[in-house]
Amino acid sequence: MPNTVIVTREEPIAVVQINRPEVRNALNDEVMSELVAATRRLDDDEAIRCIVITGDEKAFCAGADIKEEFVKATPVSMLAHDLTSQWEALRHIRTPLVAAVSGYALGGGCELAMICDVIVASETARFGQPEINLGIIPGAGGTQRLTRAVGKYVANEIILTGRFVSAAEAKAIGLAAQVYPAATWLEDAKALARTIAEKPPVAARLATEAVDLAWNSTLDAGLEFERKAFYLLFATEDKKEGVDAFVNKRKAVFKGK
Ligand code: DAK
Repeated sequence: MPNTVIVTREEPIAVVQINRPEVRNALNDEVMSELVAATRRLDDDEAIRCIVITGDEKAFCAGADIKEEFVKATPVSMLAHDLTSQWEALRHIRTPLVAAVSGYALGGGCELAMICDVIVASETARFGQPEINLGIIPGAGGTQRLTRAVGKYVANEIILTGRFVSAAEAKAIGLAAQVYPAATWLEDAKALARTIAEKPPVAARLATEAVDLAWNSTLDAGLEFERKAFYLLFATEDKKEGVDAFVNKRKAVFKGK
């Protein structure tokens, strides 16, 4: 059976690579199931502290497989199929997810990147929500997450024209955190993941949860969560380790306890 998702463990990080290069890594049922299964397994694995999701040089992911998924689809078939639960499962992965984008990240590909906690890009990256050209609109969070990331007016311009956004522009508008050279993008993304993986994992998980709440709740609710999470972290061994390392001028070694 073809492996549409390849997992490489490089503890304390793992790389999850979409592997359908012949269709620019378009998403079908098999890819989505494998992505969910792989990230869930890694999420339960204490040795893995950051997960990189990527594609290949030409494409992170060109979105839903239009030929397999959309040609015969009807509202009833899509409702029956429950596409959303797989995307929700990815959204609830607690280990920090880094999207490493080279080439196209279009439609569901851009939406997949935006489900991650950090997006980094090769200088070759091209983001976009071109669904309008198919007579539809983004359906896996694009209208919501892109708007929260870049604001209403830029999001509408991108969604209504279906145009591609370069890596440099993605960084300028707040979609990509970093742009790396084409020759080193994946190594650079893995280096970022290793930096994140060195941090105390409980704090990292609570940090991304708190940041997500800034999108998903009121300021009061977000501040309340942040305050409780902040206090909670004072009960961890990693807080003792971090503070002790600072006081004694040594490098902290965090255990996730
Ligand atoms: N689906 C199927 N095949 C695709 C594909 C796609 N999205 N993208 C590329 N391919 C295939 C091409 O058909 C071609 O196949 P052959 O002709 O060789 O058989 C091969 O990949 C190479 O593509 P090109 O020859 O076009 O290569 P180029 O480098 O010239 O262009 C491209 C690459 C990515 C710019 C272009 O292929 C393109 O525009 N692709 C379509 C991109 C697109 O429109 N994506 C948005 C799809 S809609 C939801 C969940 C998800 C979604 C919605 C709801 N729920 C949970 C409710 C997602 C929706 C979408 O993503």
